[in-house]
Amino acid sequence: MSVLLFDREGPLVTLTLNRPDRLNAVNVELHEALAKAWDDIEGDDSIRAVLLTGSGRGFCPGQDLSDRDPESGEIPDLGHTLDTYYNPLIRRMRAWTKPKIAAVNGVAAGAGVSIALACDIVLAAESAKFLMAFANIGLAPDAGATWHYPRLMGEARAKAAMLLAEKIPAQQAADWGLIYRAVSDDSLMETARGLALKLASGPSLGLSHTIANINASWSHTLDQQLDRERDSQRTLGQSADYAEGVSAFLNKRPASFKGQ
Ligand code: T3D
Repeated sequence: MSVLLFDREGPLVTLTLNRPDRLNAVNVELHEALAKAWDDIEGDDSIRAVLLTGSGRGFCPGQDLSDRDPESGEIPDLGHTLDTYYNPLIRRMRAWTKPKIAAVNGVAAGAGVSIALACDIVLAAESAKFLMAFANIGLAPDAGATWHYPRLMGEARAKAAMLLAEKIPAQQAADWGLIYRAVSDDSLMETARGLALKLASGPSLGLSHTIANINASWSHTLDQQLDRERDSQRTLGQSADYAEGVSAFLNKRPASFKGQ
């Protein structure tokens, strides 16, 4: 069985991290499978949304620590792992500006949290927990965690969550703004899939501009952002989906978007 399941349903791709015995911890094989999956996604314009989840009772506890051997006497270069695997993955996920939905089915820890947060909408099962585990093993948070956490939940909560390595329950993560919603365990996949299918058949160009503009806003002034929004509308106003959306509204019928 592959360590990463790639399922295609029309314009939607579902990626399932599939190392359930290790709660889907990321080893080199899974990193390489993720890189190949993103190659395929980036190369196929007909893919209009991605849903990411984990198999079994965990979502992802980050790096597979059984690949590390502190007793070997060798001094590891963990920066190399980040440069080779985690950072390119986070960068390309953020750069692919069509909707990415994470369905966090169980515990997410370490870089596993960062992989979820590289998605645009994060849903979690009520029983799931988010753990910045790095303080437990003498590391500092990586893979974008120190960028996402303070922006999403504020500096006070981010520092406490990271320094204390406390498990944050899904509902609290939603209350703090780390994720979009916590839903019952039983309804997680149905809710996430419904939302992903809706986005996959939505006006993909407009959705993509929305994601890209929000991402860009972190380093922009209001003036720069106003210009960027104007440029988006200029482009989108020429799209078939805009014509279809307005026509559907005026004719009181549902819109049928093609993503063009
Ligand atoms: O190294 C580099 O290249 C730098 C990059 C670092 C990025 C990182 O992500 S570092 C952070 C690594 N992650 C952690 O430190 C989290 C470690 N895991 C845990 O703290 C706990 O397992 C959890 C809180 C996530 C879940 O606890 P629990 O009690 O629900 O489950 P468990 O019994 O601990 O785990 C179940 C199995 O999964 C267990 O295996 P076993 O005993 O049944 O054979 C456990 O060893 C395995 N597992 C869980 N996390 C990892 C793992 N195996 C390898 N690596 C893991 N990260």
